[in-house]
Amino acid sequence: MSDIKACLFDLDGVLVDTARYHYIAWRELAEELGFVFTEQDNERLKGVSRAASLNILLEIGGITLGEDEKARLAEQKNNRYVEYIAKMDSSEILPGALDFLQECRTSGIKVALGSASKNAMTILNNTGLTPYFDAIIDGTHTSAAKPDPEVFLLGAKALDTVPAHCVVFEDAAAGILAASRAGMRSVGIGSPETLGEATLVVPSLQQLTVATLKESFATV
Ligand code: B16
Ligand code: MG
Repeated sequence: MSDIKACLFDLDGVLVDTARYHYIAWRELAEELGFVFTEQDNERLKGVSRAASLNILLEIGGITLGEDEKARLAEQKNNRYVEYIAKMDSSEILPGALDFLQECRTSGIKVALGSASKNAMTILNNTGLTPYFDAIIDGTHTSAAKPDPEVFLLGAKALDTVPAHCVVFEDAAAGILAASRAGMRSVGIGSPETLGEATLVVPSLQQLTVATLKESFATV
């Protein structure tokens, strides 16, 4: 049992629902390439980096392309995605997220972002979430994608905290694995079917307070 001194939050799927904007932008690209990309297919892209997402999309469409063409398509998708997130505001913060972040601050728990997205700053600024963070680690700071633990280890370091005192909040299985490889406990946001490896799974942050988190983790 270790004290909780820091909480590290994934962004997409934990604090905001940007997955639908990623989906629309990837679906438009698939349409242009001549195949259908379903919402079920999109589940495979959650928490996955932009380049790896494009590889999965092309595999679904049965398309092989060179690196230059892939870079062009990834940029095209990102330009569309950026148009959508430019219009985001605080109404798109997921239920319970703001209360939980506020509670962390009042409880003296440090807060970091640990996201794969290179667009995290735009999203945090547009939704007004930036002031809640003591450290922000996103896709512009990392060289290895989740399930590599790099993003969370950098977060712990930026907060001057050791992994045993950190808790990661994640909606993707790759993120839960990254947390355990970093030596951190984790809260899966979503369903136990996909996030069963997490220390605790809740449907959303609405079901959690700092007190119940500490209680659940008292023996782990
Ligand atoms: P970008 P997270 C991830 O964010 C998304 O879940 C994933 O779908 C996306 O491909 C990835 O960021 C990269 O995003 O294209 O904006 O750099 O869940 O790690 O906060
Ligand atoms: Mg996520």
